[in-house]
Amino acid sequence: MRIGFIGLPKSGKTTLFNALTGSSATVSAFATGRLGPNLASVKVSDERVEKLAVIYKPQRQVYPAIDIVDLAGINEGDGRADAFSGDLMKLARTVDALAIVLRNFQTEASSWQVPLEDLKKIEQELLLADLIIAEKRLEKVEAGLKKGSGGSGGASGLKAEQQVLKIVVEALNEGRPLRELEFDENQKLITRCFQFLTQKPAMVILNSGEASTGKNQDVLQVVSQRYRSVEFAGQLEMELSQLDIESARAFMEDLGIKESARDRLIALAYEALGYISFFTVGPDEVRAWNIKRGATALEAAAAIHTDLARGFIAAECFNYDDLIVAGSDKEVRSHGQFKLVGKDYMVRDGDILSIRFHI
Ligand SMILES: Nc1nc2c(ncn2[C@@H]2O[C@H](COP(=O)(O)OP(=O)(O)OP(=O)(O)O)[C@@H](O)[C@H]2O)c(=O)[nH]1
Ligand SMILES: [Mg+2]
Repeated sequence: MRIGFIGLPKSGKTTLFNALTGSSATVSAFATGRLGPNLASVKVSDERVEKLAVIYKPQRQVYPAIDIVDLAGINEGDGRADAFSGDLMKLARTVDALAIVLRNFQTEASSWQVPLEDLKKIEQELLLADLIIAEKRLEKVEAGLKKGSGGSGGASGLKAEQQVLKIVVEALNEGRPLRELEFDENQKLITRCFQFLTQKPAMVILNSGEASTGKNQDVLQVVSQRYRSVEFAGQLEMELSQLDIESARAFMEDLGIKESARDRLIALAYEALGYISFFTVGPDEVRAWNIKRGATALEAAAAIHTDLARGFIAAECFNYDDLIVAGSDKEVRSHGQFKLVGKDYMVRDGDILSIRFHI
């Protein structure tokens, strides 16, 4: 899973990136901000893995990771100037979700602090970036249809693409992000190729100054009408992340911070993306995996390895909560909570799976 931080210049993206990943990328009050993207991977800790490790005593515990990309600031008008075709926007198109960072603090270098206006500007730029791509493609498709050249999908393929692109262009022109539209499976397949920014799940991080953190309910309320959101005191979180674990814990207690920014962002990302966790257990490793809510046993198998999906026979399945209550998988079996499920079984959060397969 990859999350891209996007926001206006100097909104504190790199500060937050450092806070969340424990990195020390350059933060600056004055530079143009076009330093290139920072990339880091953070481990998604899950206390269930630790509890499972107590039971199975594996050689190692493995956690999923989230990649975080700190994209450079979008400048207003970038869309128009076609700056979105640059490498950074290409990178933005590859992320699974966007985290929109809003500046809600003042510094000596700048007193600007209008988070809701900034949000509008960012939304505008994202809409525009998608519109440019959709319109360009629509023109080509229509030219192709006129010439009668069907391309690889034949004329019917082009017609289907034309129909989707028309819907897309109309929505974007009305200021509607594509994530609000309902596409059927075929249309989804077509839109997926374009990696539209406004079709990605998005969340908002309100990056507040230390003094005002916790007092921005009005802003958060407006934001939460359209996005899952969280408030961070970015600067403070960055300083905390640079302390050793013990001192950080003591500081957090003093400040009344219960959960680290990293844990809160991960929880938010899971919600925004609709992810759940399942586990595999054994003497080698206890491991947590992510899949989309609603995914099947077959998709879970594919997340582990394509071979498991290819040769899928069945999955042995029981749930973490039952295991913790029962104490061992033997007890789980004797309670009748151990199931053999087929490929269409819908995996639940906390399921412990073992895939039977044959190639
Ligand atoms: N007071 C305060 N200052 C912050 C906070 N977050 C960032 N800053 C300051 O704001 C300035 C810009 O922060 P960066 O993290 O570099 O912002 P950015 O969005 O990465 O900027 P570009 O990459 O240049 O677009 C720096 O001087 C930071 O120290 C915050 O939460 N509170
Ligand atoms: Mg930066």
